[in-house]
Amino acid sequence: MGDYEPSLPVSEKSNPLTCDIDRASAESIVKMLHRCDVQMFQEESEGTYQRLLSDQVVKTLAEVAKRAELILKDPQDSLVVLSGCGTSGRLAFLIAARFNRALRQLKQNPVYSYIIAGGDRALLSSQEAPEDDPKLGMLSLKKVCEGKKRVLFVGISCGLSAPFVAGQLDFCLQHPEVYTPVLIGFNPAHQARDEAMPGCTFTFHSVVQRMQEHANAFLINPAVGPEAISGSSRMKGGSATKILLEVVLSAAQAAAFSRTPVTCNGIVQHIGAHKRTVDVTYSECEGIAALVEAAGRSLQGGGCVCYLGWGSLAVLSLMDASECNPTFGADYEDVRGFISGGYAELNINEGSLTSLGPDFCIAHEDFLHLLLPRLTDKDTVLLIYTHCDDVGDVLKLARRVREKMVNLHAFYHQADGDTSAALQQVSIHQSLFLYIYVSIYRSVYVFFLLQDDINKLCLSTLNITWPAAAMPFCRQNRTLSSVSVPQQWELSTKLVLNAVSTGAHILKGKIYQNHMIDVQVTNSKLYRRATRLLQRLSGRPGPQCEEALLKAIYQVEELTGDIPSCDITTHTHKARSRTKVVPAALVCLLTGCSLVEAESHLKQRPIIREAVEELL
Ligand code: S6P
Repeated sequence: MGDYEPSLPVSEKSNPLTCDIDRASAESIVKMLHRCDVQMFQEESEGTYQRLLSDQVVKTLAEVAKRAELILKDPQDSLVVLSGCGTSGRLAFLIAARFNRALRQLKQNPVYSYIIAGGDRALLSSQEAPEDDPKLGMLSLKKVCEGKKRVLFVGISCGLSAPFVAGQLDFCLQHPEVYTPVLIGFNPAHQARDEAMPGCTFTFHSVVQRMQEHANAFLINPAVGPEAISGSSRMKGGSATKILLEVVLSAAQAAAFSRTPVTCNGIVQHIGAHKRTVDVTYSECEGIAALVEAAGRSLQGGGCVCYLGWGSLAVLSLMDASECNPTFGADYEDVRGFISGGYAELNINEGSLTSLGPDFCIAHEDFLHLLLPRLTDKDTVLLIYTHCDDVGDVLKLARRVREKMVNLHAFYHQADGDTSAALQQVSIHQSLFLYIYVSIYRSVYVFFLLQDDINKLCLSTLNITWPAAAMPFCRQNRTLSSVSVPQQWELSTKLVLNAVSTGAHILKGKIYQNHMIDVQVTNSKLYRRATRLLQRLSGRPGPQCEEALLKAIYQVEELTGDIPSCDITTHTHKARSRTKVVPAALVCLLTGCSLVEAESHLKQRPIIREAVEELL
């Protein structure tokens, strides 16, 4: 892979495993995604980049876990801050929330904070522009850490590229008496972005170099292979981020509160458990493919896909839905997520965001009032839950949906039913044992009855069954275990939802080979990616492609005086209000037609793959 597309960093390369994904059936799409995800756990071979399980990566993870352990043991005036842009920031939120919850259960004060570029609205919608602002990153870090004497800062940028995170890391390096910086990303250090940033003397690359020279800074940057859809770091990049953060923070918590010292072996085992989660999930290939097909049919027919989730799985569904706009140029109504309990359950820094408009109405009640009355059989609704959630509530909602439309599906996680195996693992007083046994038996029985009713209401049901050992105690396992059940459910849910939304957009014709052509050009990373894509597909030189892109952004046939001299920030700002700029630029480059003609061609052929193929 090192020599493949050598000018590109791993996170931007196209994956040879998926070069025909745009022509694949739903089932083949899921199989390709499986093969791509398995690449996350590939071992390092000679001459290649370090991987998740490479000695150096594991050693660094252990060292960072020990730093976190110190803070957990003595949290006074200390903080662990997780920060990133887009998906990376959303995962920072998810993990900080979960580990704070675990601390509260142990009667400890929370020590985790999250920062996402663009603030909390970016958790639920596409806010790509703040990613380009290093000063904003630095200021938001300063604000969160006011008055703190010791901060473990974890900046996440899958592509080692986000200026927002670079600004924060630079600030940490300037204040080593307070900050210990950690960087998580998935490119080798030399591939970090080396492009000037507004108002800065440093680049991401130079910050990485300074970190490498610093004894008190940590770089965790295994390669996980190119994304299935080129550059879509929400997929493997997001999954690997989740795995790494969980591995480090679980090890730190176990060391601080369960007298289980951090070891490299423990870390390797925990990563291995995540690999098994990936395998168990994709063993349900057929069930996942059925969901991809249903969602694909809905999008193709102009319908929408709604995720109705419970607990942290609902948070993953909100994330997946929010990513469809920047990734596929989708409308916010195309794929939407809703969470039981709404903002009270989400518990974000800024509280309820419903005042921002209907796209920020995320409770199941909002779904019932705002969306359900408009839904028809061409839309898809997916229920997402586990047997630990209120399954009675799931059934109630399923019935309400079925009164309106038939295209209802369920995706749930459960134990394999062997409750006695689980109980044998617990050594407690016999009467208590019996009491627990009876309650578990009863709740499992009730679950099966309700589940059966839900299944009857659904067109398809994807049920992922996990080893029973820990399952009936899932509430307790929400605290800390090196490989906790919620971690497995969450990763598994992320993979399935990524497959559903990606697969559905592929079936809709949004992808060409394994590239997203209709990419929103809303920040500098996406601007560069768009220009590269035009070069690749048109075979024209870079400057000509950039010119075509600018004409499409500004909707002009000729670039007048000041446009070419404006900076990228101005271009990406302008592009925010425009759609289909890259397809239009491509049509112009391929045919030599005017922009007006290109736009009318695209109107007649809304499936971008077909429009492009016709011209190629
Ligand atoms: C990618 C997603 C983006 C990225 C964001 C941060 O699929 O749509 O929002 O998460 O651009 O990228 P990075 O490389 O800094 O983590």
